[in-house]
Amino acid sequence: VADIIGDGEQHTEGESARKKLKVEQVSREKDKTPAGNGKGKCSASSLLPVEEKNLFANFTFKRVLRADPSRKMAFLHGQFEKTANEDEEDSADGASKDAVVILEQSAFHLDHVEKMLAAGAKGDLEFQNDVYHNYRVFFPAEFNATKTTIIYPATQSHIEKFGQQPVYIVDESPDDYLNITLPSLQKSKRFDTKWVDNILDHEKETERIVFEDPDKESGFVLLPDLKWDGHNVDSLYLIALPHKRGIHSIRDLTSDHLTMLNKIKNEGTAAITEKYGLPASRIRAFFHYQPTFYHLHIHFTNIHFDAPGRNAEKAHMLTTVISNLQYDDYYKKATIPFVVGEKDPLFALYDHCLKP
Ligand code: M7G
Repeated sequence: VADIIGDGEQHTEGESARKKLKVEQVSREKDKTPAGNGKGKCSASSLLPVEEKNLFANFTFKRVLRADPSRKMAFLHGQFEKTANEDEEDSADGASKDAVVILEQSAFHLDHVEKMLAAGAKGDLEFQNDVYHNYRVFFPAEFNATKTTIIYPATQSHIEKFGQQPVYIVDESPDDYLNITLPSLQKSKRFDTKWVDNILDHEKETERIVFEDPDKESGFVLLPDLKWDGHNVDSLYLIALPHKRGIHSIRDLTSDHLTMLNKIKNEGTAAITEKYGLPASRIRAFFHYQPTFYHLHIHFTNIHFDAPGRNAEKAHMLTTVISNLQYDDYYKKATIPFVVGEKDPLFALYDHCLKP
């Protein structure tokens, strides 16, 4: 199941060569499938190819974690039956069979609407009043893909992240970070970001890379975010991952990182403009604080896309961060607000300053 999220392909050693590269949509062109849907390419024999098997045949639905009607999304908790292999592996560490399934109705791809109408549609007239006609219409299946992300095996913190919970704002001083936040993050293993290492080491998502600067100190990889279908520029969403390990979040940034950040801003934006035709003035580039994953990364989204986590209490614009870092070690001295959910381990640690 995990392969549905990754690219599911074997990569040759040649692909791992560190060189400056711009990778066009090579393999996507080959199989004509949208980026990241893994269709027909996954190795998990129990689930794929998608066309022939019910992806959820061995899935037991548990509950809806959250629904987001405005984004037409549903976040579900369920369990996949373990395969024989998984059972063997799991008996050692007791890993869970839990899964989080994220369903998202795709936005219309405006280049395809003409084809969609021409392909034929069946519909029931729901009502008509004067010149106004309301139908429930069924277009051919190929136009109705539901973007589906499966996190498997899912940990308790995955399940909690996507569930509903009251949230609070913490004003985190530098001392709070060092004495409360940092030890808790270290203990909860939130600095383990295997999926990031897989990308930086060219082991996963290699053919999705849009731009790479291979410099170990100031270079980065730019690729479509897990949240994006990789096609619809209206909801464009890419992330930049610096090659340098050990920078967990904006808290760790100093003026030493300015070369890297300026490259990410200039080269990253230029690569997006070249590939997707979106000018720099319509790209929102920002960090999250706190992030979910503690390998520094920068979000690039279409300014018109209401990206989750773009709100004032979470987003820090890349340009502002670069500007603040001119005043050396700004983020080591700043009080930075962040949002914490009641189920986050940090909530209990900051309880004293959240109670009225
Ligand atoms: P964040 O601020 O740490 O978390 O951003 P959040 O925005 O999810 O709260 C991490 C970003 O990395 C998010 O936008 C994720 O959608 C994206 N992301 C996470 N994973 C596990 C992957 C992945 O495996 N591949 C890619 N391409 N993006 C990912």
